[in-house]
Amino acid sequence: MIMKKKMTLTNKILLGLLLGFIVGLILKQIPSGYMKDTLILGGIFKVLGTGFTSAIKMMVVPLVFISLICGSASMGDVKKLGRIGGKTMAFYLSTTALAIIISLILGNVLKPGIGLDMSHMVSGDVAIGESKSIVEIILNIIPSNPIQSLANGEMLQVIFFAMLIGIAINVVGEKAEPLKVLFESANEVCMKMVNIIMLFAPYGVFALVADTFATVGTDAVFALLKYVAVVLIGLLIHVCVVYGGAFKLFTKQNIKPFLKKFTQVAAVTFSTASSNASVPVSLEIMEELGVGKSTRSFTIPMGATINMDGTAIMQGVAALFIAQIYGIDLGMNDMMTIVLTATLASIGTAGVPGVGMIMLSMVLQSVGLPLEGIGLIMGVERIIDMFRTTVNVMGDNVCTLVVANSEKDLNLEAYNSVLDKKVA
Ligand code: DAS
Repeated sequence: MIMKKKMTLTNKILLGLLLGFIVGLILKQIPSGYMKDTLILGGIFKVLGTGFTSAIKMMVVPLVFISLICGSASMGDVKKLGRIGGKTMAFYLSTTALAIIISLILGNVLKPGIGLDMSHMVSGDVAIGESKSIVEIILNIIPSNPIQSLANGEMLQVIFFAMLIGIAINVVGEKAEPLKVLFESANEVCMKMVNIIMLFAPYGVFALVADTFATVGTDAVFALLKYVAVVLIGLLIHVCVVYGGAFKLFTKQNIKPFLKKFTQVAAVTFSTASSNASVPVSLEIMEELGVGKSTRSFTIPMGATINMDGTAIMQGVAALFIAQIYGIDLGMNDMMTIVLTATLASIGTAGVPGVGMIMLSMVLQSVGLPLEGIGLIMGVERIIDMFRTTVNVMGDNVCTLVVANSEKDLNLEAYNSVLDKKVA
C-alpha cells in the first residue's frame, strides 16, 4: 500500500502562496465587476484573508501577556542565577537590540517597500502614534490602568505589567507557585491556539496573496523579493558581524569546530522552524564541544525562550517594509518603540513555528501600522521562519560558548579536537 504522504504545513503554506500568486495574476487580467470585486475579492478572499489576520491579532495580547509572565518568572531570581545568569541575559538582550538596530538601518537604507504603493488598501485610518518624546515613551510604558491597556492592546504597557507580575512571582516564591503553574498551563493553551490558527495559514495565505496580486499585480512580486533579500542580508550581517565578532572577541578561539558541529543543529532548525525542537541537539553539540553542564543546561533552554535575534531582524525589516508600502513615515521615536517592543517581546516568544509573525503584529500595533501589511509577507513567512530560527539558535549556541569560556567551563582540548574527528 502506498503510504499517502501527509503534506506538511510548510508545504501547504507554500502551495497556498503559489496558488494565490497564480489566481491573483489571473484575476488582475479580469476587468472589474460584481463577480471579481464583490464576490471574490470582497467576499471569499476577504473572509479567508481578514479572518486569518484577525485570528493572529486575537492572539497578540494573551500570548505576549502570558508568555512574558512565564518568561520572566522562569528567569529565576537574578541574584541566585549569579554571574552565569547575568552574563547570559546581558548577551541575549544586547544582541537582540543590536539585531533590531541592524534591521532598521538596512530597512531605511535599502527601502524594500518603496516602489509598491498599497496605501489605497488600508481599511480605516492608520492610527500612527503621534511622535512622542523619549520621556513620554518611557513614562507611557507604565500602565496607570493595566486592564485598560490589555483591553486596548497597548503593548509596551502589557509587557511592563506582565514582566512585573513574573518578577513578583519569583520574589514571592513558594506561595506564588499555584499562580506560576496556572500561567504555565495557560501558556501551553496559548501555544496550542497558535498551532490551531496556523492550520488555517494555507487558506489565509492563499486569499491574502491572491488579493494582493489581483490588486497590485506583479509590482508586489518584486517588493516581496526585495523584502526577503533584505531580511536575509540582515541575518547574514548579524551572524558574521555580531556572532562572529563576539565569538572572536570573547573566546579568541578558532570558530571552525563550532561551525562544523552547528550544521547538525541547522538541519533541525531549517526543517522544523522551531527553537524548542533544536534544544536537544544544541545541548548535545555543546557537550561535544567541551562546554560544562552547569553552563549549557542553563543557557540553551533560556536562549530557546528569550533569545530571538533572527526574529527581531525580521520584525524590524517587516515594520519598515509595511510602513513603506503604505506610504507611512516612521520617526526616530517610532524606531525606538520598535527596538524596545521587539526586544522585550522576544523574552516571552516561545520557540515554535510562526510565533514571530504574531509578535510582529504586536510590533506593528505598538507604532500604529496597519496589520493588513502582514497579508503580503505572510506568503514568505514560513521560508523566512526557517532562516530566522536558525539565527535565533546560533545566537543561543554562541552565547553558551562565550559564557562557558568566561566561566572557565569550556574544555578547550575537547573543543579543538572536534576538527580531528569525522563528523558523527
Ligand atoms: N520559529 C520561532 C523559533 O522557533 C521564531 C519565529 O517564529 O520568529 O525561534
